[in-house]
Amino acid sequence: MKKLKSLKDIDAKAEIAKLKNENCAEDDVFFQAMEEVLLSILPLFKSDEVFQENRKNSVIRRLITPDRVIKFKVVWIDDNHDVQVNTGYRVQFNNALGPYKGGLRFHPSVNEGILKFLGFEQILKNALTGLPLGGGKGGADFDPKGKSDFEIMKFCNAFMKELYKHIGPRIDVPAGDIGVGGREIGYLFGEYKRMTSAFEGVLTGKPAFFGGSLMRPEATGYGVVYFTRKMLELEGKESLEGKICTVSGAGNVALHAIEKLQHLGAIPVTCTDSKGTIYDARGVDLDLLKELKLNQRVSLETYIKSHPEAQYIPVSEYPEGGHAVWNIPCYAAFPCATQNELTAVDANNLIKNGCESVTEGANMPSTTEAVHIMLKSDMCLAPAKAANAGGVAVSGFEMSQNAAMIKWSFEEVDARLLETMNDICENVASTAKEYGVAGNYVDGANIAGFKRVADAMLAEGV
Ligand code: NDP
Ligand code: 2IT
Repeated sequence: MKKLKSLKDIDAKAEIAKLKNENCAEDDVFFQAMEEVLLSILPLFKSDEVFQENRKNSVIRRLITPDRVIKFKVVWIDDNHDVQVNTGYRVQFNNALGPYKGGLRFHPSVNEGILKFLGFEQILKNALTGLPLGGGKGGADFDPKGKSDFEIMKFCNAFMKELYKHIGPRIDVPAGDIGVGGREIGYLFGEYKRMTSAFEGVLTGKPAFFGGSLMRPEATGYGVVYFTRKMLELEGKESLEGKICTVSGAGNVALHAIEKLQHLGAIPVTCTDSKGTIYDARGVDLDLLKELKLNQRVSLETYIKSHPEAQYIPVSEYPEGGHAVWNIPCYAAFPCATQNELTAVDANNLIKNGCESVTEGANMPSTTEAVHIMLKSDMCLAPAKAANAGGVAVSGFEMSQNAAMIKWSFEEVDARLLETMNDICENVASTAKEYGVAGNYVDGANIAGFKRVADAMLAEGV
């Protein structure tokens, strides 16, 4: 029996080291995501047989290398008739389980490294849903902030003029992510249709009146809360009812996590955007938030005009190395904005203030150090690839509805989402137990997701 003690026992370690030297800082987040997974899956290789089979088939090396990275120029004309140039990407990472599937991110920080990290996480997340979905991610370094509707449409049209060559309902099905919601998906879908004449389920997150699934906008945030409720139950902790919760972000995921927390009788008291944090001790005013963020698209600072008793903390006043939102006492915390937004300082503050549970709504919101600190504590930690899988699960349901030319009711989608999140949570918890790391949902999710993809890769040959 061969016992593996560290990453160096896996052949891919050398490959990762080589990649690390050859690449630039852009890839840091990709390596962060990859190393966490490779360390987590060590217990899987406890038997020589499994280890040898994986090594012979280079499963890990094949898994960490995207099938292809498509990079393209996006040229469009702004409202001043000036020509603008951006870079677009689609990382088609792995299609062992189904068509490449994953969102598009429009944000000035987007680069190949960020999309490889997101695409890699997406492979395992999609595997956890139990649906036939592969993993991919895409986007552009385009900044939607301050752009007119017309400019957003021009950009989406130009982006799709290249992307349409690479996608299809059985090939690759993009959706939304940061900076891409129903409006953008609508414009992208329209352009795809004009280029191909095909009205088909090539994108998910479409508005519900032309092919979108009911509940797709709510799915990620609701799923995050369903997962947390199940995890707290399995771990014998108190329910969310009546509990103070902190949430970061003020976009699609955060707003719907806040909404579902309120449905369950919890009291979410915070939200954040890239400029600052709102702390409203009586509970955040969700209708106002939706108006400010979904309709007016303005900064959170505006919130205190209607609620002067709430507190606005600008980024310049955040604690050193940390974020104001994670220094507010809570029972459960929900990072729902972006990657690495919860640091070691934040993790220590949460623990010090008695936080019992952290659920990652955003993709990889916790730094590696923060994850280690939280795993060593008594709190529950729900990793993104399990906890935020509700979004892509309902995207999978949208693909099914499109393929069958049918439409499910809100209640039907919600019931399926709830069942999916409960199943993922139970699978992750039981996998962790089976591999000797009971209560460690990070390892449980990585092992369960990896196993499903690796089995498919082995069965499909080379
Ligand atoms: P949105 O664009 O709707 O909202 C993003 C929110 O996060 C905004 O409040 C934004 O503030 C804030 N934010 C973005 N970047 C930063 C940053 N660098 N620093 C501080 N705040 C930032 O995106 P989503 O809600 O869709 O996505 C949020 C997270 O959830 C991402 O990690 C995404 O990958 C993940 N996710 C999304 C899913 C979905 O279905 N949409 C599914 C699963 C995961 P501002 O407006 O000021 O930029
Ligand atoms: O990170 C994610 O899971 C998403 N942005 C949603 C992906 C999808 O295809 O619905």
